[in-house]
Amino acid sequence: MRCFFDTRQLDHAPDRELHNGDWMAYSEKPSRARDIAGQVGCQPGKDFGIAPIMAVHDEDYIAFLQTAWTEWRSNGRAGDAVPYVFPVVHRRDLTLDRIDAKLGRFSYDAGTPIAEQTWDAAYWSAQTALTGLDAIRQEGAAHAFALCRPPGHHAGRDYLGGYCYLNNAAIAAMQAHNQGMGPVAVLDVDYHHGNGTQDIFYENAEIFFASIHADPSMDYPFYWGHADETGAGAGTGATLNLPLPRGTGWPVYQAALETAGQAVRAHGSKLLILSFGADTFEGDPISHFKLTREDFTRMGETIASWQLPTLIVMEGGYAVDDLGRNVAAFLSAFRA
Ligand code: SP5
Ligand code: ZN
Repeated sequence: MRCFFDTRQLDHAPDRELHNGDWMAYSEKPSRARDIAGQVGCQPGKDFGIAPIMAVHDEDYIAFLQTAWTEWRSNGRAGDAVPYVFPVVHRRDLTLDRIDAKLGRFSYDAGTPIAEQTWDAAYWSAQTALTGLDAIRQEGAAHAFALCRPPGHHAGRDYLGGYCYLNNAAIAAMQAHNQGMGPVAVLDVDYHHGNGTQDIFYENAEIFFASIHADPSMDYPFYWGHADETGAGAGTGATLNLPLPRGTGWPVYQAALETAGQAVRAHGSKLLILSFGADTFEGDPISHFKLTREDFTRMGETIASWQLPTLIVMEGGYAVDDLGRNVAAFLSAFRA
C-alpha cells in the first residue's frame, strides 16, 4: 500500500475550540497525523498546484483562507481567527471587507479556527490526496492511502467547518473525473456526515456520494445527512445517506456497508474515493459508535472485496493513542 503525507501538514495547530459553550483543547491535533504516520510509514507527496483545488472551491473562499489569519492579527487580535456572526438569516449576499464579516460568511461553525499555518497545511493535505490519486492513475496501484490532515469532508465550495478547510476527497474525485477515471464514487465512513462533499456533488449525476454516519438528529453536523437527502436536479438519486443510531456496533454497521457497496457498484463506478474516519471507534472521545480494532480490519476486507481501485483519504478519528493502530488495522486488509 502506497501511503502519502507531507510534514507541512503538521504545522496547522489551532489552540482551542468552542465546545458546549466553553473553550476546550482542539481535538484535531497534529499528533493524530504523527501517530498514523508512525504506524503506516508514508512518503511525501507531489505538488499539483492550485488548479485542482479551484476546480472544487470558489476563488473568493480560497483568497479568504489565504489571508484570514494575517487580517485577524493586523486588526489587533490575539490567538486564532474565530467567527462569531453568521449571515444565515436570509441576509443579503454582501461582499464585505471586515475580517469578522468574512469569517462568518465562509464558516458554518465556530469550532474550526484559522491559525497561522492553516492555509499551508490544508494546501499540502489536498496535494497529499492528489498524490494518492496519481499513484493509482500513473502507477496502476490498486489502492493508495492519503494521510490527509487537516481533514476535508465538512468543507464545502465556499465554507469551512468541522475541522475542515479544503475538501481533499472532493478535490481528488473531481480531478479523477476530469482525467477520465470515472464513473467516480465517494463513500464516506467517518462518524460524522460528509456534508461538504454532499453539497459539492449534490446536483452532479456523475459523481456518486454515499455516507454512513451517526444520525444527524442527534449528532454533528445536524442539518445534513438525513435519509431523505438523495440529490437534486441532474444529481437526483446520486446521493445516498445511511444514518445509524448512537451505539451502533459491527453487525448493524456491516449491513449498511453492504448496502452502500451495492449502490456504489450499481452506479458503475470505476474508482472509489473512500473518506475514512476512525472516529467510529468505541474509544473515540467525541463519538458514539462501538467499532473495535478488529472491526476496522473487517471493514477494510469488505471494501477491498469490491475490487475497485480505491483512494483512501483520511478524515476524522480522535482517540490519539489508538489511532495509528486502528488505521493500520484497516489498511492491512488492502493487499496487492
Ligand atoms: C472531520 C471530523 O471528524 N470532524 C468532526 C467535527 C466535530 N466537531 C463538533 C464536535 C465538537 C467536539 N469537541 C470536543 C472538544 C474536546 N477537546
Ligand atoms: Zn468525524
